[in-house]
Amino acid sequence: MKQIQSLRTAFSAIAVAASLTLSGFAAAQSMTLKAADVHPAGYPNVVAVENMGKKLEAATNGRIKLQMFPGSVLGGEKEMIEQTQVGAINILRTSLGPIGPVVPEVNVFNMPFVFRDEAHMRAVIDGPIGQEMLDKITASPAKLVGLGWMDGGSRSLYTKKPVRSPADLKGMKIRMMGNPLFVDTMNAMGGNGISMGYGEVFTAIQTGVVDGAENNPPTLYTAHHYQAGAKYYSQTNHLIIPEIFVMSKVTWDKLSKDDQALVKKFSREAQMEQRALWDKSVADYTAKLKADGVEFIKIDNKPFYDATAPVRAKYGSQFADLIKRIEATK
Ligand code: BDP
Repeated sequence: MKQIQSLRTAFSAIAVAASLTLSGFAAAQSMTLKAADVHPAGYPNVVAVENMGKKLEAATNGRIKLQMFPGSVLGGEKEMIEQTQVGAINILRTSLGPIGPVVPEVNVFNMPFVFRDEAHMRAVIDGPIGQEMLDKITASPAKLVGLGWMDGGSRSLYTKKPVRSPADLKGMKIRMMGNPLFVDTMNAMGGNGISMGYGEVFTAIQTGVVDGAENNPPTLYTAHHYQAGAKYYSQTNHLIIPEIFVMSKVTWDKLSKDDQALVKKFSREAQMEQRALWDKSVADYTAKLKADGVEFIKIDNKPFYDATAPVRAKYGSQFADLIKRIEATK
């Protein structure tokens, strides 16, 4: 009897030791993080995430690596969000637009003219509200961990015919990102909002399925949409949507606390690094677009601001306190 007991004790000691070793091993496990983006190699957002991967690799002596899949090779943004939720993609850089249907709280940043200008947007994402919003994503049932923000500049309209006022948009079909808020925004601005994946926009413009779309200059240039015929770029600046990079919760839970801390630290650095790259790319791509014959049209965007008041009322009522804090951010 005594012998059996001591055997049992010995076995359980071995089992404990084995599980300790296993968990110790798991905590320090090697992994290659699969990162994805719709934008091509060299785009500021892609470069900032790649550099974050290099820092992770150096800090863990090669235990954690990152492999970037740029240029939509893993699918459109909606599909990539789904893949990130299940852990097939580990890190995704995406517009906040299509995150809205998954985490409705983020829609406050997706509203037209919610930020005064880009500097205001940056002050908000860098400060406590930005952190709270990342935490809301992490705490939501979406299985995503909010890592950091990126600058997506201002989105303006590009169309086949010049647009200077809401009346000019009448009867025009304009592609918007997949989120009902954006379709409402375009309808309020005077056009017909059509929700469509980014990868379909070029052909849709070319074949007349839509009359135009809206985006920032780096995207307009790298996606070549102006070459499909939409070469009038009207400075409506109606959406200043921050971009985000998230980690799959499935992946996050596999990281040790130390590795999680490293990811957080390098995420904040990526947020700041992207910004410098972004400013340069907006200047470069604006010059290239002009050289390629895109006409930048300066307009008074107050009529568009006024026209979208019902959209802010509809989507913003549930965020009234937060909107006051955003407005109060200097
Ligand atoms: C770009 C964003 C990208 C979106 C794209 C779009 O960087 O994440 O997928 O707009 O319009 O500005 O879908």
